[in-house]
Amino acid sequence: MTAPFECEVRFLIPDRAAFERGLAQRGASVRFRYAFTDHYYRSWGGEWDPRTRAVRIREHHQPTQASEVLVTWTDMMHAAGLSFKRSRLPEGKVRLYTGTLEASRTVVDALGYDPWLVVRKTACAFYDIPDLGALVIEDVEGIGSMAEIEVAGEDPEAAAVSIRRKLDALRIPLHAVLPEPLAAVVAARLPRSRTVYFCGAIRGGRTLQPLYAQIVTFLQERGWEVLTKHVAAPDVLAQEHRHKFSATDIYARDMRWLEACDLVVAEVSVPSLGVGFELATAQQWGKPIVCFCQADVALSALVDGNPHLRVLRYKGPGELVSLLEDALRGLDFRPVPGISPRSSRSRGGATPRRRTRAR
Ligand code: 6IA
Repeated sequence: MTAPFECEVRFLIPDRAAFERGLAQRGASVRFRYAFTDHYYRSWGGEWDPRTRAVRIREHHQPTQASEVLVTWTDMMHAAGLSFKRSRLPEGKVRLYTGTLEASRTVVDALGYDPWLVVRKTACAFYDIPDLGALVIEDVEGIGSMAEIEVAGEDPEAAAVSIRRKLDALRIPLHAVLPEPLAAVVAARLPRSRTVYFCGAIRGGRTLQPLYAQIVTFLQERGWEVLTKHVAAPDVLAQEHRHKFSATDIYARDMRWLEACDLVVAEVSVPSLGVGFELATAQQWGKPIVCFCQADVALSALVDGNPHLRVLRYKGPGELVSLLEDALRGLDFRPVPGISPRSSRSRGGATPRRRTRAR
């Protein structure tokens, strides 16, 4: 839904079936159904609040159609006793690009944005309600069923009155209204941003760079802050030349990040002195470590045979991502007897695990 300077509120629907029966009694009908996933991004420097100014890729599932890169910018308004959000942009959502999901990711990459969070909406229905107008119901993953009321907002006072009229007719009390954008609601429910130190070969060789990029994006979309995201950058070697950081500076910063991180994820298929050093240091400091290695790679025995490292073998990117998802789900942060955790931020040290082989 997009109305000029759209003004919106949302509210949770504890019992969707009962709510929809109520709509049916009012003569409401479904104009169309849809489902999509919004991939939210934020700026690198963090110079704007991603909860109010959002760049996102909308990946459509139903009906299937091209993905879109959308820009929104909203303000919180208070009028007629109601808090609600109002678009600063007359179009509401501005479409920057239409194309495949991958091409859309390239576009937001080119603009310099980082993945932030993912919002999945299923079983969405756009209702027309006689005398009241439009209403949308969506099942939001991790939150539940929600309804959204949206009206045109050239005149915010009139918009507030119009939203209140709809809420009253639907018997929704004002305290049930969530005025903020959905991204803000989802972000507020995320656990504190956890940090991950990702290791991958740089001078060791860049053949797996696209895979590193997939891992970093996956971690970011799951709410992890990736301290070493440059490892996944296609132009990291060129950046190295350009920035003229000294090796001393690089070492000092990496050690600071490694000490501060909550988790180490390493792709170890390409032999790299740097990655080996990072793993040994992380092990000494009692960090939780998960390593990924291609199934057919002859890995150094000091990694392969190390009981403190969890080495997951995979055949392709799809398997790697699902192993990573499982690993993140199963993480615990219990300290390891005999290894002293060293971190200002992590909740404990690594738990040595049995090695897991996915073949
Ligand atoms: O021996 P290698 O170069 O393959 O070691 C790779 C590992 O060392 C990675 O996991 C990185 O964490 C770390 N590393 C190597 N080079 C750098 C670096 N260069 N910056 C940060 N960490 C590095 C500067 C690039 C920057 C200007 C974008």
